[in-house]
Amino acid sequence: MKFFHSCVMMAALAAPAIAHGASLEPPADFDEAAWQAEWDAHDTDRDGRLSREEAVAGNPNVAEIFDEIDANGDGYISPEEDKAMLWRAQQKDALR
Ligand SMILES: [Ca+2]
Ligand SMILES: [Ca+2]
Repeated sequence: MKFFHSCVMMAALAAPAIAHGASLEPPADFDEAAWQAEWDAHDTDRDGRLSREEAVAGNPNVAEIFDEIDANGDGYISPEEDKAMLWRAQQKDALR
């Protein structure tokens, strides 16, 4: 059973890197209001999704990882994709 348990743990740790677009639980300290404010600031045409132009205008570094954030490859970052990226990043930080 101990072996099984450690395998599950390994899978859980590896999942954020390989499970693209999987729904993740928000971190306990996730600030929805702060996220929403930032999202609204970036979603300048208010269509509820971030185009590549909007995302890069908000943060030039996004240009390099846009395709990674856009998990379903439709060319836009949805709120879910944005949060999933944030949560993955926070989980990576938590593992340090
Ligand atoms: Ca938009
Ligand atoms: Ca997308």
